[in-house]
Amino acid sequence: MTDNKKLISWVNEIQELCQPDNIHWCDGSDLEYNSMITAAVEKGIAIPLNPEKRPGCYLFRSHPSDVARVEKRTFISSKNKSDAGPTNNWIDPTELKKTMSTLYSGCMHGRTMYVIPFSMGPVGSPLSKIGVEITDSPYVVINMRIMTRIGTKVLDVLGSEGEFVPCLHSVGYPLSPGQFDPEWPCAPMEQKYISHFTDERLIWSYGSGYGGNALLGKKCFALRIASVQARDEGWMAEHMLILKITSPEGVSKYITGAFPSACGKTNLAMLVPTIPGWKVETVGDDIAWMRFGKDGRLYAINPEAGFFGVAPGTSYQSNPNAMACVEKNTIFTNVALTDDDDVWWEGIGYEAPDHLIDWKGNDWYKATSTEPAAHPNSRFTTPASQCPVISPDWIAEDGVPISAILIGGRRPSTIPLVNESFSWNHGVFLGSIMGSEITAATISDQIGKVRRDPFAMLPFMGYHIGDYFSHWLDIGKKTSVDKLPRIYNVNWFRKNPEGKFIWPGYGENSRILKWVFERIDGKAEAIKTPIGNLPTVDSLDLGGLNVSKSEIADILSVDKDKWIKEAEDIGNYYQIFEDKLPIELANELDSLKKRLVE
Ligand code: SAT
Ligand code: MN
Repeated sequence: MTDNKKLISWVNEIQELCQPDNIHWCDGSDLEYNSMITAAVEKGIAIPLNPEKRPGCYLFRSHPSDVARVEKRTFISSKNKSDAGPTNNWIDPTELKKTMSTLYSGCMHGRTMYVIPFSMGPVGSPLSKIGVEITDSPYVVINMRIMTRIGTKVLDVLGSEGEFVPCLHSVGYPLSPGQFDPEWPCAPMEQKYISHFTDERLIWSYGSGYGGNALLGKKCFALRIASVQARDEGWMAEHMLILKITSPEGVSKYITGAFPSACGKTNLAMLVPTIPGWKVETVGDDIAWMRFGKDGRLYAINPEAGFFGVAPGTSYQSNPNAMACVEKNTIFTNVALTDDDDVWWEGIGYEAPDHLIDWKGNDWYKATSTEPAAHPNSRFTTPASQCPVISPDWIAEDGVPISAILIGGRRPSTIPLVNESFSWNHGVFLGSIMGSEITAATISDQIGKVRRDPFAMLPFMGYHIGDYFSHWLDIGKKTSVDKLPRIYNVNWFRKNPEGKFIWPGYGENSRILKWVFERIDGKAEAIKTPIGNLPTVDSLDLGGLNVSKSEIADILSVDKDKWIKEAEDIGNYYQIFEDKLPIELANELDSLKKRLVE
């Protein structure tokens, strides 16, 4: 199996602590995957879907209390509280380990403990990193096999001395002999902990079996722990999609994009261009690890091997490529089940049948049911290799060279459709102020206020976000300006006074990608404004687009009054960083204010 002493002694230690009935070292084989699926079906925790319509697909249903990441139970447990910063929950590591050790003690009674060696990034690539997840959840094993590369081949690369990030997970539901095991065991909210011991690169997760709480390679390792590693080692771990765009002349460029959850990263990564001759291919849809190559440019890899996408809203209209991915070999969680054993969700692009089984396992009738049939955070877990537009470069060992970085949130007003930063530092400034406006759906006395989510990393930062800004600024000093990607602020979510989205989004976003592509080549026109370089209306390819020129002009203009207010709001927001706010960002804000009144 392995002669890695650190790994063997950690597994022994956890076995003693958690006291499972059995241990299973995952080899990552098809045989193993199939037998775990068979066992899950026999136990009644996985429902096989119609083999003619969805071959190799299964439906799982979580406990209704365990349906998403829980930010209030997520902790950055650095030695010093100040290292976690003002945006993270912090508990002293000694105290947290004590609390959690008590919970872990005997927590795997009646269960099998699985040891999953996994690689984030292609196995053996110099840009990849290894983790080992210990879990008592078969669901986690099944999903980790799709989302990462797992098994013996990873142990081979790890060797006897290799480094790995230990990731401990338990659903937190020990079984006494004869005790009934529910479909989706998990612990009550106050016992859930998603903890990151950042100084020692260690993850301890307890009590939840869902998504980012339990599939520890994803947000916990590839973003929170990796962001700390990246800071110390001079690279970047970012919440970004990676796409390849090719012009009609056959020239390709790679672009990353940071957008908060539920802003369409997966859709953008798999976009079908509406402008003739252009092609977009997918490299990744959620996470990018970027390092400098020998030529001084930033190269990105997608550390994941699958997509863990939100099902509702995904349709053959909004994202035909994602729909093609999920036709086979896909795990669905918390979607609705049709009478012929297919899946259905809100926004799938066709009417619900008269009868469904909803995500809670209850009958659902189109005529009378008022609740959604699929949970709003229901998911598909699907292999990236199944994506019809996956770029062959998605497994390139050295990554792909990045020409541009897009950043964007949901801003119904103020932020234009696309805005090119003046410089790297100005781009970092724009990233630091990213955010989404609070709408009527949330807290009513804050409507219109902006909730800032710098670089879409707020829930995924492993350290002080002020230090993270400094890290971005440092990256910009490591190479020459012409080699750095250019940074663009985009906003697909501008609304007209009637509250309707002005920009149609989806495939039409290819028009913005084209402008970015041509800017990099010095071919597209822009006007210098106080906030950045904006496209002239004529520099955008708008042929065949059903939006009036005046509306386009509107979302490409700078409303100085709104921006003066925005600058004030940024100033207030910056105060939370205290002495960790880099002087460069304070200067950028000052310059913006000056330009606005010039
Ligand atoms: O559940 S995950 O953290 O993996 C997905 C998300 O919230 O973006
Ligand atoms: Mn994400």
